[in-house]
Amino acid sequence: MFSHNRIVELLKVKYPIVQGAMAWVADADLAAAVSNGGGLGIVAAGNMPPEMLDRELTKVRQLTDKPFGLNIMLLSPTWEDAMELAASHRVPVVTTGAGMPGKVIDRLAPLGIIVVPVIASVALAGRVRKQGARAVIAEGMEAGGHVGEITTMALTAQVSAAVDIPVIAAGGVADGRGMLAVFALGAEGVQMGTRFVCAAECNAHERFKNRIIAANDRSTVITGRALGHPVRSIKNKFTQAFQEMEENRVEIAELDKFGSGKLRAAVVDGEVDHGSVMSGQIAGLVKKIQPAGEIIEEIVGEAYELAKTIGARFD
Ligand code: TUI
Repeated sequence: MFSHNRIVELLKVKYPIVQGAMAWVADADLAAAVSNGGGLGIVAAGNMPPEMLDRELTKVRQLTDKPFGLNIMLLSPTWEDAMELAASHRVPVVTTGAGMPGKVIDRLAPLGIIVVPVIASVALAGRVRKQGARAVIAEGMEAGGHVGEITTMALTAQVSAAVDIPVIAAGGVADGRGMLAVFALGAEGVQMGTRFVCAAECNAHERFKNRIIAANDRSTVITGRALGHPVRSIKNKFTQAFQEMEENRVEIAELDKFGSGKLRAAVVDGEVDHGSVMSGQIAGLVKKIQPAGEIIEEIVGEAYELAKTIGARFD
């Protein structure tokens, strides 16, 4: 299986399934469970203090002997600390999000670290390819958290046509059908966040997981456009208040202050009414808590069987 897949070859994984890097959610326990299940687990640096990230990176190596990744969120004031920790821990793979990864590639690629930026446009895919990215994660606006404006369907097809490095699609994928769909568009891997929030090994608060399990196709909303950082999350009292503030043209500094700490409150403290429950639009497909390894096997099995069924429909 996957013997002609460049993502499997590049990342040295069994399956081309990458776990999305979700701040406060994607810790060493989740990353190790995904890597042990044959995918690529990712620790999200987010806004984590460097000492804490240092401990998570030590821990993930204790929990798995398989490849794993670190995600550097470029909007974070501590992104350079995260980059230095990636270097000192010799993390096998680094993904970047929410910004331009040029400095990260320049610093880490010479050390043999594979840098895979998240991009939300064809132009950025071309630019990071020239800068030395080994693959790209094309993330559509169906994704949870900070999003661009192009859908996974349109972005994956156009990015795959535009660059010669392998493409991992993200946003709106939570099962084997989604995996097969993005492979049809030219992707050789998938990244999934929302489905892995509901992994048994994920330490997100039970109430956070339950909001995803209870969600349907229309449960999420984008807020933060006024801030220039649109974020998709599950509708609740927090998103309602935020939307009202945006409609009333409340000052950016005040909006920023209102949003600050709300993701941590939801994930860690279970503040699912007054916190930010970031989730993708595909939450409606996520119906239960399962071990990460089981999620991966299920998705690969579904995609493989479905590929054969669809092939037969063309006979
Ligand atoms: O980064 C993400 N998703 C995130 S980061 C995050 S933490 C956060 N909290 C509050 C406000 C903002 C962020 C939650 N979810 N996904 C990767 C991603 N990167 N999506 C889109 C992009 C992106 C967008 C523009 C990457 C590069 C880019 O470059 C253009 C530019 O103008 O910088």
